[in-house]
Amino acid sequence: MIDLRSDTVTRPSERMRAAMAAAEVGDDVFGEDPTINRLEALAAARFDREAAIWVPSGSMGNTIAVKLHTEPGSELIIEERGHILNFELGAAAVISGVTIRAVKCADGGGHLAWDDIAPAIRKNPPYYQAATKLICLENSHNFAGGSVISADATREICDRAHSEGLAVHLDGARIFNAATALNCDVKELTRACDSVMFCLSKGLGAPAGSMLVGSKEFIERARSWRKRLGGGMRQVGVLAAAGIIALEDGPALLERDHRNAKRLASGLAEIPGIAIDPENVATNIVIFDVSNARLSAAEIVAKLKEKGVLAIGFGTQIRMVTHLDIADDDIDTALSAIKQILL
Ligand code: TLP
Repeated sequence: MIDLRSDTVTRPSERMRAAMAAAEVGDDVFGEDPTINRLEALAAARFDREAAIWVPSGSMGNTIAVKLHTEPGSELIIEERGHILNFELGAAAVISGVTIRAVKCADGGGHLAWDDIAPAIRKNPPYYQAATKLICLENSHNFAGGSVISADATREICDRAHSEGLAVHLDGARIFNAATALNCDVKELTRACDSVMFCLSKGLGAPAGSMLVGSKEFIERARSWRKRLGGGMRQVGVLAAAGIIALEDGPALLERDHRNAKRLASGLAEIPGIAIDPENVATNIVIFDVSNARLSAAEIVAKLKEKGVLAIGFGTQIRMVTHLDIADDDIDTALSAIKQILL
């Protein structure tokens, strides 16, 4: 199977498996797992932050951040296709008691400018309205086709938010993809944000785990919330050992995924009935529209599966994601499968 459903599907490499088997471990709830402690120190240094904490999933990292930046009955603002709004089962409402205000971005590319955000802010609302506490950004933006927002644009939003007394959390599940596309360091890309979540388990290739980075005080409070949510995981150095390899070696490997995504998008653009602009594919996510194709997205996905290619269809769109386990040749195979289906 050529599995283009997500970059979450990668299997740990032989090197990761060996490191996992040999990992030195202890009870992380007592702070005694040397491997997780090393990973947390490495992540904090990589982002030039005081502290970092390993969490079992990106969703838990985002949930904890939302909890810490808000209070029950307040609001957060996010672009309308954001993961926190659409794919985290209302965790912001369930765990934090927060309303989510979805905002459209004027340029359509998935990234909010301050002018999109400002009208939605309720700074000192009347007593019967919820006050805005938090802005959530996403870089790269998954369901906006893996699009990226620059360090300058991020900083501008953060500076303006801070001057309004609002916090900014970055869902950086794929921040290393964004940094690769923008050719900049993750430190610069994320410096102005109050907290950052990034995933080890996506393009970087670890079998599980994400990191939340921020101030020492923020991460200490995050540790309590992680435990409260059931994320105190004992001898978790077994997973951290893979995470360290993902963090150290993974970023340099992303460029190939981006090249493959671009080539996939260019091939797709030539197939009648498929709408995609390869120019807009900046990272490893390829989302194309099939409204004008002779089959629906669901039918195309089903036929692709018969031919050994997995993708995800939603509405009139299909998403394909390149990753470590997708070889260059797999792109040609996937393109010829979709041509056979649609031509
Ligand atoms: N994304 C998954 C699905 O949930 C859609 C995927 O296949 O892309 N933030 C962003 C931007 C994400 O894309 C994801 C996962 C998460 C957070 C949540 O991470 P996990 O799956 O570790 O909870």
